[in-house]
Order: sequence, then C-alpha cells, then structure tokens
Amino acid sequence: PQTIRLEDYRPSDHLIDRVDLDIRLAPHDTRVSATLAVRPNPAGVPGAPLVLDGDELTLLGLALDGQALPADAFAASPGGLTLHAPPQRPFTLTVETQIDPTANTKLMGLYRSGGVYCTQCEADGFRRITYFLDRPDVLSVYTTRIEADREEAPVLLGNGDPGEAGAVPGTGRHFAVWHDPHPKPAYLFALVGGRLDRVSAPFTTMEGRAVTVAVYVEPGKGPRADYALDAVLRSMRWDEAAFGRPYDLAVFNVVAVSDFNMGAMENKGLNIFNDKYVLADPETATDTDYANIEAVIAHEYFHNWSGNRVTCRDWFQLCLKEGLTVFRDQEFSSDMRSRAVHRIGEVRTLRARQFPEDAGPLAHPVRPRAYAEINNFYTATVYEKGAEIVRMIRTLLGPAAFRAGMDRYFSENDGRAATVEDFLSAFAAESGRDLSAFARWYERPGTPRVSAAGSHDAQTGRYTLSLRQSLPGGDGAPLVIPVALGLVGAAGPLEATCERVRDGVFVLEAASDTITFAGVAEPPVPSLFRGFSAPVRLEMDLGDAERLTLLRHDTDPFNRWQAAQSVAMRLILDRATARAQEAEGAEGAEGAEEAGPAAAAYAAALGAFLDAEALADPAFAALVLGLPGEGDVANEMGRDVDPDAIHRARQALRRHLGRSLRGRLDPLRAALAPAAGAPFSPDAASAGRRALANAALDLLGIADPEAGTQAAEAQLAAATNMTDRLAALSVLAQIPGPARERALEAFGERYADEPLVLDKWFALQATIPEAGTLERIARLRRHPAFAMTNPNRVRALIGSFGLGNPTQFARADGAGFALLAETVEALDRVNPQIAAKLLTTFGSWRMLEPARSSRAGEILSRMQARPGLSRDVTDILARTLA
Ligand code: HT7
Ligand code: ZN
Repeated sequence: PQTIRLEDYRPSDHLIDRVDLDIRLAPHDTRVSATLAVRPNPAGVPGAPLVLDGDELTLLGLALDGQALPADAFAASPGGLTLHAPPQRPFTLTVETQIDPTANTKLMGLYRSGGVYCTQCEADGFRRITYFLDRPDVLSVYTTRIEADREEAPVLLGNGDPGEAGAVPGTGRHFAVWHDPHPKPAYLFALVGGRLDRVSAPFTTMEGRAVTVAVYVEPGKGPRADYALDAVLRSMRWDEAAFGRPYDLAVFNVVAVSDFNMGAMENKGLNIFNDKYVLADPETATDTDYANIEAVIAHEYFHNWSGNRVTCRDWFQLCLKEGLTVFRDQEFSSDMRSRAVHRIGEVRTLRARQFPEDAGPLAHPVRPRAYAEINNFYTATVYEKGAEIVRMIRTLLGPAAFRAGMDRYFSENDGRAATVEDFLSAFAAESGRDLSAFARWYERPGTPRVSAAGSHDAQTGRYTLSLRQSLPGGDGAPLVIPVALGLVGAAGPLEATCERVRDGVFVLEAASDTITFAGVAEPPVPSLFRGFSAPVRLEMDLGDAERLTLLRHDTDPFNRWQAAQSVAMRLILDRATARAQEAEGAEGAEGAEEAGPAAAAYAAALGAFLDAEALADPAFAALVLGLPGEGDVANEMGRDVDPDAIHRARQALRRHLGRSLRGRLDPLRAALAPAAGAPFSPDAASAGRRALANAALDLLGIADPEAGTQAAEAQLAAATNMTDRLAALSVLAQIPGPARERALEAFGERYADEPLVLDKWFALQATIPEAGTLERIARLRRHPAFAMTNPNRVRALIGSFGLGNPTQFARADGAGFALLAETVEALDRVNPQIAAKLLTTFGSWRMLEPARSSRAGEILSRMQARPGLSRDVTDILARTLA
C-alpha cells in the first residue's frame, strides 16, 4: 500500500466553503445529492485538477454551476472523481451518488445498525457517502436535508441546529433540515435516522445560551440513558469551570447504536456512541461500565473544543485532539471521583496497552511520520501517551501558565486546522519557556528508562541522587523529563531541601544529572515520579523493606500503590524465572509453594495496611491488594517470556496472599456490605466499597476454593447489581467444577436478551486460563448472540482471548495463535478495521520464548501469503513481521 508521509504535506489546491446535502435514505438504495461551493485555494497550485476522494461510490450525476459536465471533462470511479480543468474561480459542483447502507458491514460511511441509519466518517468515511476533499484541513459549513420513510425512521438527526421539517406529501416519507454554522472537516459530518427513544434535559451555558441536551436509544431503553444524560450535563458544566469552554449550539444530541467500530464519535452537535458507553442500569452495568460511560461521554463532549472548534491540519496531528482530549477526560473523571484512584487506573492502562505497543514492532511516535492506513493509528500511543505529554506540560509549567496556554491555543486556533507546533507555541508564549527540547516527546517512539541511585552521608546530612535517562534507538538527544519527587524516612516524610527541586519537581533535561538534598538526618527512601509524573520506566535498586516503607509512609498515594506493586512484581518475577529454569518439574506443585520470608513480609505489610486503612479508602485499598497482571510481568521480563511460568508464579503469590489474609477476608466483606435494602448508587465511594469486598472474595476463592465457591454462589444469588454478580461469577469461573458450569449456564440464560451483558459472559469465559477454553470459545462462536458483524461481540469473545488469556493465546502448540489468525482472516472480509485491531494482539510475539515465538511467526507469515487481504490487515501484518 501507498505510504503517506508528514513531510509531503501540502495544502489542498481547492477549498469547499459550503456543502448542501440532500440525503434520501432507503435500506439498499440511498441517494445523496451534494452541492459543493468550491474555490481555488490561494495556498494551492493554480490550475490544478480537482481530485475528490471516493470509496465504493456509484456516480449518478454531475453538474458544474447547474450544467451537466461532458464526459471528457472528468474521470470517475468508485474510488474517486477528478475534474481535469476546473474553473479558476468559485463554482458549484453538484454530485449525485448512490449507496447501499445495508451492505455496509465495514461500519464506515453510512450504514444501518439494528435498523437505525447512522454514519461514521472519521477518519475517511465521508468519501463513502459522496465524493469530497476528505481531509481535515478542508473546513465547510454544512446544511443537510435528510429524508426517510416516516415509519422506518421517525427520528431524523443531523449536525448543528434543527431547521425546517415536515412530510413529503403523498409518499409516507418525511424530512428534516439541519444547519451547522461552524465550519468543519468532513470527518465530523453525521446523520441518524431511525426509531429511537429520547431522554432530554435543558442546560444554560455560562454565556446564557439555552441548550437542549438529548440522548437517543433503542426503543424501551430510555431509563438506561439517564446516567449518560447526567454525565453530559456534568461535562458541560465542568468544561466551563475547568477550561472556560462553553457549548455553542442550541442542541446537543447523543445517539447510541449497537454496531460501532470504536467507543464513540464526536460529530459536531451529534455524537454517535457505541451503546456500551451509553446504556446503564444496576441490573446490567458494572461500576466499571458506569465509570467508562462517564469518561467516554465527557471525552466526546470535550472534543467540541479540542478537535471540532480547533481541528487537526492532517492525520499526523491526531494526538493534538486525541491526546489532549484524553487528558481532559481524565481530569474530569479525577474531579468526579478519587484523583489518586483514577491516576492509578490511568497508569495501569498505559502500562498494559501503551508500554507493550512502544516496546514491540508496532511502536510509533505520538506524532507518526508515515502511515499506510490511518485507521491503524488510533492507538494507545496516540491517545494515552499523547495525554501524558499534555500532563507533563502542566507539570512543567504549573497550573496557571498551563491554563493560560490552553486559553491561548483555543483562541488563536478557533476555526482552524492546527498542528502540534501551534499547540506548543501557545504554551511557550504564555510561559516564556523554550519547549523545543520538550517537543522530542512527540517524535520519539519507545518508553524511556530512567535509572536512579542515591547515597546518604550521615555526617553532612546530605543525600545525593543521580538520575540517568536512556531511550533505546534514540538519537541521543535527551528528553525533558519532569520528576516529581520527595524523600521518606522510617517514620514518615522528610523535610529536605534541594534548590533544583521546585514545587516538588526536578526537571531532568540532560542525559544524566545529580542533585543533592540538605537536611537529611537519616538514610531516606526516595519517592520518585510521584503521581507517575512522566511515562518512563524507573529502574532503582530499592529493597523490599524500603518499598514497604513507601507503602506505609509516602504522602503520594500513587507511589504507595507503586511500592506494593514493585514488591509483588519482584516476587513474581523471581518465582517465574526460577520456575522457567527448573523446567517442567514444578508443574502444578501447589504443595511446594512455601512462601519464603519476602512473600511473608509482603503479605504482612498488606495485612497491616488493611487493618489501618481499608475502610477509610476502600477503592484505594482494593488497588493495593491487586497484583500486577500477567501481561505486566511479561512486559517487565521483555524477552524469553513463558506465560505458563508467569501464570503459575502469580497464582502462587495470590494464593499465599489469600491464605495470609484469610482471617481478615470475611470480616472485611461483612464490614463493606451495604445495609439491607439500601438503594444502589454508582457513585465512586459505593463502587470503591464493592471493589474492595470483591477483591476480598477473589482472594478467598484462591485461598480456600471451597469457602470461595460457597461465598461466590451466595453472592451470585443475593446480588442486587451487576458488579457483585459478575465478580462472583468471575471467582467461580476460576474454579473448575460443576458449580462453575452451573453458574455460567444460568447467567447465560438469564441475560439471553441482553447483548451487552452477554459480552461480559463471553469475555469471562474466553479468559479462563485452561486448555479447555479453546473448545469453549468454539462453542460460544456458535451461540445465537455471537455475530462477526458486531464489533462488541468479536472484541468480547476473541479480543478478550487475545489480550486477556496469555497462557491459552500463546499456547506452546500454537492453537491459540491459530484461533486468532483464523478469526482475523474471516473478519477481514466483513470489517477490515476490526480485523486489523484484533491482529494487533500479536504485537508482543517476539517477546515470547523461542518455541512460542516461532509458532506465532509461522502463523503470521502464512497469513501474509494469503491473497486479497485488506489494506488494514496488510499494514499491521507487514509492521508486525518487520
Ligand atoms: N475520534 C473518534 C475516533 C473514531 C474512529 C476512528 C476510526 C474508525 C472509527 C472511529 N470511531 C471513532 C473517537 C474518539 O477518540 O473520540
Ligand atoms: Zn477522541
């Protein structure tokens, strides 16, 4: 496939100021009439042909200034339309196309989901509706007339504000006109037509504008949209308070559809959502679902400024809107919930998704320099590492200069298609700082390592800390790394001074540097990268006792959690590598799991922590109790990974922890249980109590499977909400036997008509770390609710297997790889974007021990030899195998 490069960017030769669309919806034969007000771009090449993008379009008519064009004046194909010699003045072009929304299983452009017409135009879906300059730096004012059968689609929605609407006499059809006064790129275009229920609420902006906010869902599901509606209202108020950004239209509509390639889409005034991120009630949604809905609603709403009012010049600047908007939604969620708990969650996601991406063959800079298929660049690196870069800017500049820089960025670029340079220059102007070295964060792939070493001089009371940064494959120029830090003593935080530390932050700008603290009376434990102040890997030779001092006494909750994680990580790694060396002999030897003093000290520290703090902050306590995931351990190893050895080692530590804490688990669960008859609330405090109670149940399940089974069965029977029900089912799913099979079957029957709940059921079963899981998946693929055409189902059953079941996905016999590969090949014919995403589960294949990695390599190479693969899959395959 053709490679598109950042360095080749040049402005469009033409601009389109206005777009008038007339879209007549019909299941197989939708007609689109587009009238485009075109003019030559003064910044383009004079006399250039007009080259419009298209994708699978059928051209029915073409006129210039109302006159049909002679056949030799243009060339048209399903993939594009070229006017050889367009006028050198403004003109109108009217294009008629025909499309089939029902046949559109790629879910890009105009398609039908559960009988509802909807669109997805980012990144390049608008060209599947009509021929267009489908690039983000061509901004137009859109007026859209939508027409449909009134029975089939009583609700007709478009971008902007509603205008004229009414019947088309004598046809059973009706129409609605929508006008969006804000110029926008085509990727923000949207329409919806269908039978939908609506919940709504009024909102008045800080400027006094009256707005009607509405959420549209499948008929009968209105009550499940209340939480999402409330989340919109809270997002609107928060963006005013935190960033001074008001809403700018009379309506803000959100529509939930069941077939959607990603989470949601920020189309101007008409956000379209995967229904997973809208629908919630206690019976069907977990606390995680509620939190995700709040976050995704906020994210899409915040795009109204960071993405829509200020858009991207080209797709290389994707992080400009996505990284910034993730940062904004993370801040919102932190304000709505516990900041410390949320930060830990953000970092867990970053380490689980972005770090492996950055360490493998799909690594790329936050601002990539080249792509073959842009849809493959909606990645954890662009989104999550992009957000970390914004957070580092705030840490470096401080909150006041950061806010001033954001204000300047929005006002200088309002209505423009901007670049990363525009973003940085706003902060440079407000702070007076040169950010050119900092800009390297956008250009460098890979996770930097920072190694630290300290020494204490008891006589002078000085503590010297040396820091060294490295980035494998980098050009040597150092990154600018904010290191939030402090010193902790045996009995609590130490008051020490260092003139190079301002507001608790030292900025590491050189390859290595040394700083000295004065007034340090005792040997301190350094607490580095507090709050995870930079997306790096920290290497420091701290002992377990020092780490457990941080768990007890650090003032920074993130590093308290990190301390417990680091101790657990070392214990698992030691055991996993010892086991791998011992080879097969240790298999299943549960009796041989004598813990050793280090594991005992770890468990004792967690016990003391629980006694002192569990009930004061249950959400935080639940996180401290959690061990690093098997994927985290694999990433830490980096090479020769044997997932079975990691699994056994982690299970052994879990079991040891559970047995050590056994006496505390039942009282803890009892203390956290809600009062009888108390109503369910999804708020963070209630969710935190459920999280800790369920962490205790999980430990009970591994420490004492019999008692765990009984407790889980009782919880499953008595639960009043999906969080507790699913947690109980998850515990049972880990314990082979009839109780598990009974519970799974009953759950499947109970929720047979609830696809979003069945997704949890599919995912749970796909992640059972047992050899029989492959057979189970084969059975579930034949389940009536499973469909290759629905991305949520595929992600739940197959994606969860690839991402969440390392021992079975990376089975030594290659059967797990084969299952993934077969699914990717079949899916590629239906929905290449989702097929390519699924294929990225192979991203860490080179980290595996030689036998497993050669199996994976063979399977990938075999797939590469198949003819007819999509560009999406071809691109991921080529990069994965490179
Ligand atoms: N900006 C949105 C991206 C998106 C998307 C991209 C490719 C294919 C389908 C898609 N659906 C949504 C989502 C967001 O980050 O807000
Ligand atoms: Zn986004």
